[in-house]
Amino acid sequence: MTQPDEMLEIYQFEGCPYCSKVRQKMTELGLDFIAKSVDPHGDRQRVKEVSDQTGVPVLVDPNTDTVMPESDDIVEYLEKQYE
Ligand SMILES: N[C@@H](CCC(=O)N[C@@H](CS)C(=O)NCC(=O)O)C(=O)O
Repeated sequence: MTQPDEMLEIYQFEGCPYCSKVRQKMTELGLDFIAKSVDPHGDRQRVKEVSDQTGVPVLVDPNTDTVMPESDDIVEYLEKQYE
């Protein structure tokens, strides 16, 4: 796997099954990524600023200027872009 120029970021937390699904897909594809840890009980200001909504996971792919919530959409995007 040739890594993309800029590292992907994922806003997530341990114990979030949707985040786990995305982390698993990134690992399966051999992608390096930065895990931005979100406090599950804290405010979601940073997530809101980045993605204009509060749910996680959120993928940030600076290589394509993509900011994407929704785990199924993220998995589909990763497969199309990096498989
Ligand atoms: N349909 C979403 C569900 C994501 C979801 O429910 N995430 C939870 C954490 S496990 C969350 O962030 N809930 C707070 C919120 O949606 O504001 C997905 O598949 O990504």
